[in-house]
Amino acid sequence: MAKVALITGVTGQDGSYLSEFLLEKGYEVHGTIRRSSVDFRERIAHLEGKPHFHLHYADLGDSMSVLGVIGKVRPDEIYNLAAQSHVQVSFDSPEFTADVDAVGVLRILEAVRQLGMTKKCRIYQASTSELYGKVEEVPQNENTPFHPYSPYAVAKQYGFWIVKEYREAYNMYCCSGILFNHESERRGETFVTRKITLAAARISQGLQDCLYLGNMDSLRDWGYAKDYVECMWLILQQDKPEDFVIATGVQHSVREFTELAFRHAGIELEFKGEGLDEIGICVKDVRSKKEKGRESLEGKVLVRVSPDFYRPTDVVNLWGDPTKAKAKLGWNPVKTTFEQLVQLMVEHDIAKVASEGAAAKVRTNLAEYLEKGVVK
Ligand code: NAP
Ligand code: F7E
Repeated sequence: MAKVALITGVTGQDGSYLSEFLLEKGYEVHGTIRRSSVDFRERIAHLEGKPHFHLHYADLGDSMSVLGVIGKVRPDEIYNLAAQSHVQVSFDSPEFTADVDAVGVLRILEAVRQLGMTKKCRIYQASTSELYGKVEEVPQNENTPFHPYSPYAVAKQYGFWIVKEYREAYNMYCCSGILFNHESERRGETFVTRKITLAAARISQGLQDCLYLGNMDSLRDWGYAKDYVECMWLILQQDKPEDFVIATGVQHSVREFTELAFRHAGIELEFKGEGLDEIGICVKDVRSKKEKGRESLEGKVLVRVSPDFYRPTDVVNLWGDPTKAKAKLGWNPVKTTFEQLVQLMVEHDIAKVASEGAAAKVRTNLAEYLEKGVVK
């Protein structure tokens, strides 16, 4: 009999990769989607219609729908990936974030318990390096104290502790993967990496003038999402439930990511100034020699800082220690290196922007709209 998995947040970056991974392993995969006025299922469009892939409506803010879908699917494994996942947005919508990212986790655990499925069903909770927040030690491992530093992180901290509580109180197989930032060509366009790779692609093709960023000194441990979903599965295959840090063990700044992304798009940047006055100037423009129809970018300011992207409290020093995951899960944290990750994202976005043709201009207008801080 094929194992049955239920993935909440199946339309997201991780949900789409995890679906592919589990289908490959022979699972029957069920995913939850939400009703919205604009259907955005681009990331899973290629899976819809496959015989072992099924979608159900459920919202983590709605207990009845959570109970209903778990009772109907009766999964062997639940991967709770659904969340309001944008840290900056959590400052604008803190109550919604708490309801979905904190109480939503409780709704899943309690549904499994009330349905009498505690022995049958294993639960993975998508926890986060944001729990370390205003970090108390560098690098961070499973024993590093938490200091959440945003409404998102505080909500996720509740999720982490309620999973631990149900594990100890009811002997349930439920655990958290404390995942550090993981990115891909499917990353949401308002997270910093994707915002940068799309801007590098558009600027190199003459479709955007300038990229506006917030805190460029911020440090992150960035991995490849496709590699990370394997860990979610591995965490649920262990003899006993345990929490794991999943990270590459390598750290870079937002500025370094930007420099490398633009280099892959044929643009060498030099940064000058500090804080709000910092600018990234083009010192070499490789593509303009090959491409007609756009003037050279050399000497132009292509990156600027905007206070719109500063956060009331920002997490600035995340660096994970994946020793436990390497030893116990046998996982390779640097299967895809930082350099490879940036390259694959930029190459994807250069092709995407080029193929969008006329639509690219519309996308650029949207990008400018986003950059003005109207939407984060
Ligand atoms: P994502 O692309 O933003 O996807 C989030 C998913 O959650 C989407 O499918 C979204 O559905 C769904 N969702 C949002 N609110 C919901 C609700 N009320 N009810 C049901 N579904 C809802 O996020 P991701 O990057 O794939 O991350 C997956 C999970 O890992 C999230 O929990 C995130 O907080 C956590 N995490 C991510 C990272 C990272 O670096 N990516 C690191 C650590 C932890 P719609 O399409 O309908 O909006
Ligand atoms: O910001 C800085 C920003 O929004 C990274 C989520 O998946 O990973 C993600 O959260 C850093 C921050 O991701 C801009 O201030 C500078 O310091 O890409 P981000 P995040 O906040 O780390 C964690 C692990 C999760 O769990 C979350 O779900 O980059 N930054 N300038 C900027 N950030 C954005 N978004 N936009 C900027 O213009």
